[in-house]
Amino acid sequence: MISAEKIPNNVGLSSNKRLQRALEHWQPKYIQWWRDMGPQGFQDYHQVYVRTAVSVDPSGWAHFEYVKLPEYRWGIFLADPVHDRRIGFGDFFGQPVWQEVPGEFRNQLRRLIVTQGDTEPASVEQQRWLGQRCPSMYDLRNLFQVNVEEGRHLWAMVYLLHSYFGRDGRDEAEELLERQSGNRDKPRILDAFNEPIENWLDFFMFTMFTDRDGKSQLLSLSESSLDPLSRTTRFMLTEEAHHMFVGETGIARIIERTCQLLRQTGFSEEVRKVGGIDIPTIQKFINLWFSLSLDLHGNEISTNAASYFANGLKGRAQEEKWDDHIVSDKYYELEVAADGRLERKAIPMRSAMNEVLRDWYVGDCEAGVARWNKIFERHGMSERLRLPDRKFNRGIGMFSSLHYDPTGVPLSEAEWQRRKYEWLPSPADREYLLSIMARPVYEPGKFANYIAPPLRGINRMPVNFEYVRTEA
Ligand code: BYC
Repeated sequence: MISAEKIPNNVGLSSNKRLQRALEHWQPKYIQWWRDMGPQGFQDYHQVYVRTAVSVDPSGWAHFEYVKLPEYRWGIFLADPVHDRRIGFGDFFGQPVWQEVPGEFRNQLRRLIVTQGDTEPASVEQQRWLGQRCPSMYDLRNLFQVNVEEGRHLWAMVYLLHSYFGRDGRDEAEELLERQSGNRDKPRILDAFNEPIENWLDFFMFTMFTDRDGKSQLLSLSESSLDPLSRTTRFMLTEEAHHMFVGETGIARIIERTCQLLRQTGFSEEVRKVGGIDIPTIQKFINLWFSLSLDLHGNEISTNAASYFANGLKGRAQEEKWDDHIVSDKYYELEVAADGRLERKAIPMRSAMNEVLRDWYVGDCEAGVARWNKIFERHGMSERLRLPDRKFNRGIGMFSSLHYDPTGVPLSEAEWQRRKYEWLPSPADREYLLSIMARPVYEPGKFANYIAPPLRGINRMPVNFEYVRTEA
């Protein structure tokens, strides 16, 4: 029997028989999926010091406890309602928001929710072996915190499917547990979520760049006229912030350690010889995960995006910061490839909404990279990391059939094939990373040689706290 006690929530679960029945059917399948596809080797005998959301107010956030991962209390939360909330953009601007799904937008909304929902379990699947290669117990705990919260984000989308989409919503909820990251026959929907995340550089770049796409997509969905979707995604955003913290500080700690090792080796650039991660390798992983995450924003010109905007289903990030919320007669200047040349073309702004969101995303990433570069500055070093050009290594959109180097210079197919591992992780780079991560570090307070300790622990606990313990 599903109980409101086991599933912390603010959606009135105990008095909602229909939702209870749907969840009773789905939840055992979820737990089975979590055991099969969640963190491998940490399901039965380990207890993890994790934060569980038990309510949406700030005190509900401070709830830390040791739990066995399969016993985590995945909850269902909506951010507090906004009194008299009105539709903030598109053709229905100014009308009251919807508490139910309008029939004419049912398919589009379901598609958006399913696409968002699909990414959440995908990321848990991608990361399931990382516990076996962790650089410290502190990082192991952060990995599991991210994993359980992605699980909760899946619950959030399943709540919407169960509550607002009837039979087909229940079917979609089941399929979210059936597709599998990287599976040839039943892959996850979006490409970046089928890429392997086999080492911790991948993981930190993923949480920095791909979770940041999560942030931009969730910001745009939180503008939605469908109020339950808006409130769900608004609450998810608070959790997403921690995931980006894990990524940004993880890379910052690697950079810090690399600078220390460079100093120790007299700047001979032989960082690998002393077990560190060299700057060119860090740059290659930025190039990879930034370009994959740009793809997650969809095609530059998209009739889907235009219609999501017109119908008020998906807005822009921080819609209130724009002056014009109707955008019926505005144009967006897009760089397009035509006959082997680039030219600027004016595109109706509504069709360019994916690109508008990508602009916001690139700005947010640039700020993060600037913070990393401060570490080199502090060490008095002239090295700098940078984002590659937007056209580099694209798999979606009009540049996907063309090749460019990270500065945006066009390349022939042959040159790209010959030189791509100058800019992207090569099999040898991956092999090297696996070699320095082969022995996990599980001793409290100890850190792998390639990463500096964090400045402080979690929830004011010391850095050497036992964040993951085995049962007595
Ligand atoms: N890979 O008209 P277009 C997160 C397909 S991450 C493969 O541009 P649209 C998280 C597309 O499906 C945030 N296929 O599409 C982070 C369509 O195919 P069909 C996830 C792709 O709909 C870390 C066709 O191309 N949020 O939360 O405008 C950890 C036409 O494209 C891709 C959302 O997804 C791709 N990358 O744009 C955990 C938000 N891109 O159906 C979680 C909801 C496009 O014609 N989703 N295609 O065969 C959306 O807003 C939109 O679906 C997208 C795509 C922006 C993703």
